Amino acid sequence: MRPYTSMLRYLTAGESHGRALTTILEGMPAGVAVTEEDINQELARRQKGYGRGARMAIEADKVQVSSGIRWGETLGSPIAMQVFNKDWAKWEKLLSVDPKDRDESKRVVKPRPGHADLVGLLKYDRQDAQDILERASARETAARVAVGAVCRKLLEPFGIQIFSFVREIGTVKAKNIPKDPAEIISRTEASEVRCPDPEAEKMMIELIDKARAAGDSLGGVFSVVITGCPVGLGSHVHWDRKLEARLCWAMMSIQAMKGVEIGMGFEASRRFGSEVHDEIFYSKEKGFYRGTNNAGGFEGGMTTGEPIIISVAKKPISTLMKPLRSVNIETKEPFKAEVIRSDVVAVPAAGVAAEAIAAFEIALAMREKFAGDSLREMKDNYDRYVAYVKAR
Ligand code: EPS
Repeated sequence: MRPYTSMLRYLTAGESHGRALTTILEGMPAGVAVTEEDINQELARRQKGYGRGARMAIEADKVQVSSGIRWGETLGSPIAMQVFNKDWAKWEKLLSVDPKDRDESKRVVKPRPGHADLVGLLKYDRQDAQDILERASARETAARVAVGAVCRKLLEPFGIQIFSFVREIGTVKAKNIPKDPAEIISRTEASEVRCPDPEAEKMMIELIDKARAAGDSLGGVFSVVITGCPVGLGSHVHWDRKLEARLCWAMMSIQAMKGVEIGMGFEASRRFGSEVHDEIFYSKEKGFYRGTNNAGGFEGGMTTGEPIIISVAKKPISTLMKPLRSVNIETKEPFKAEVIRSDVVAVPAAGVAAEAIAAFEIALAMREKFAGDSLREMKDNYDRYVAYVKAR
């Protein structure tokens, strides 16, 4: 269970081709400056990325806020948001609420290996994989990006910044990653695959083209970086207060994620302790600081004040144009799995979704530590704490 869930929470609803994706974000303090345009900017970033399918040319995701924000500021009340699916016009009958629209001939009966299709059909006692795949779809992340966009606006006045970039697609690895965050961001935002290494970008695009031509798909690894967190978000005292663990859980909740590393990650397990742990220093200007950041911004499940670095592995998209073997759920005959419109790779978009999901987790941790009903009250609590830490 999540501690203090009531301090900041959200739900999402909506099917991939349904009328809309809906979300309610509850627990935002009053006085956070945010507009629909701020949210739309993030939604647009999620839609980009070389290797996505035809759907992204159909949609132009835009949010409609129906409560909780007035004249560009949060009110402290629940923020209700919807992103309408343009494609719904073509799916109105297939996904209709009305029993008169039932059409058994349209059933999806050949589950795709790797997707939620088969397990969902069995677990929920459904006869049509459409009932499962619509909700399992990563389109749901559009709702979470809207939530994250509001959370980012809460974090902004505290100087907390979140960005992501693609490290790997298939076997191609980025090697030349700049040290300066501003340079990583500018190179990433200009890159079609959101990779800051232009050499790797070229090879990634070649590999994506190759996969597309072969009717295949690809996965990859992206990193999310969070700078500006104060020391001491999260806690060492109990398992479900450890912010490091909560961030990993949140990352694994993104569709198709298969692994998470913090900082040096698995590599730390192969080295001597003296090569891994970040030595502690002190200066009048900086206070306590580390010379390195192999820990990726966490010790004891709490933020150290150094940048948080999370790397996440995404498996390849499970809808293949060259389908794998499957079984018809009715006849039990072997068949090739269902082929439906899909992406070849969605790692760049997943990175943007992960930024948003990280923004929510950090915003929740900030709400727990600094509370307050208004941003001003939260900021006062924050300033007092930061001054105390500085005086140590
Ligand atoms: C989408 C993510 C993918 C896309 C989807 C839109 O969903 P899934 O996780 O099910 O593969 O394929 O678009 C379609 C289903 C389609 O009609 O092309 C997203 O992130 O918006």
